[in-house]
Amino acid sequence: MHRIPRDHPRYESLLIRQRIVSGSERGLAVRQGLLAHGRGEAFDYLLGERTNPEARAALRAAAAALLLARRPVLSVNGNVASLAPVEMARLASAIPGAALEVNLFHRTEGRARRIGRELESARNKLGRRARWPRLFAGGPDARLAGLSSDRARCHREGMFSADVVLVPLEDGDRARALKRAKKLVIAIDLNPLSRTARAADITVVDNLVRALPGLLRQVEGLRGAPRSRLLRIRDGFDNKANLQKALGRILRRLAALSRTRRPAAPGQ
Ligand code: PTJ
Repeated sequence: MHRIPRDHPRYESLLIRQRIVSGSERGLAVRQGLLAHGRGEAFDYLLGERTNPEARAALRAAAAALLLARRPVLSVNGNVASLAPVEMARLASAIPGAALEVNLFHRTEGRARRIGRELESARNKLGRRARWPRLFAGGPDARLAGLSSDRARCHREGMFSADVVLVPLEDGDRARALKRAKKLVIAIDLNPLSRTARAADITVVDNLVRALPGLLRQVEGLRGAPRSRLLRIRDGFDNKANLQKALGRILRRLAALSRTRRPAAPGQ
């Protein structure tokens, strides 16, 4: 792997880029995933590469929804498996009753099973006392209605019967299909304009690599809170209004930047 000098001004961003490239070389992410990552990077740049207050509000609502769920499922695709397998496993292990499910747009059984193995080896990094969540990878046995892509293929005991589904880095159509199936959908997507961001009940406009540890902190902070409090947090969240605020933030930031010579992102 190419060595990135620690003093490079874009060290963090290049490191994350390296992870997705390595994931693609190991057959976890598809090449299209590299393009998706580039689009994400562009939005991250516009957002200032930090977790903004809108993302924090969404993370709190997402944590409450996941803790209230009867059957929460966290969906994993090639990009997620490349960027944050351990963080994803750690989050699933912190949410009572949560399962992980590999769900792919460009589905092959070989890749689904490889991603499953990546998540299994992530388990070994969690520590002995961690609860190991149920994992659904290869061999889907159900279909989500109204979706013609391979994303429809899922597990009856997993996503098919889930009541709350976390869909990081999604491609749009499935979020709608999940909604039609009466599931509460939580998206993590840097693009506040995407169809997924708009279709979800709770959209975290933040980079997956920051959002997952942030979500874990919220889950740990709210675990054991009274149900009434969790309901207030979840139901008091307005996704449309929050997305408008995220867009407003980008606009204000660009307006301010257009008046200065300051770099737009750290180490531009
Ligand atoms: O592994 P597969 O076959 O399931 O394919 C996965 C990809 C990502 C290729 C597939 O879902 C896809 O084509 O997605 P899209 O339509 O490109 O959408 C991905 C969304 O994620 C875009 O809105 C990006 O802005 C956003 N995104 C990219 N990287 C990140 C991100 N959001 C949060 N964090 C990121 N690191």
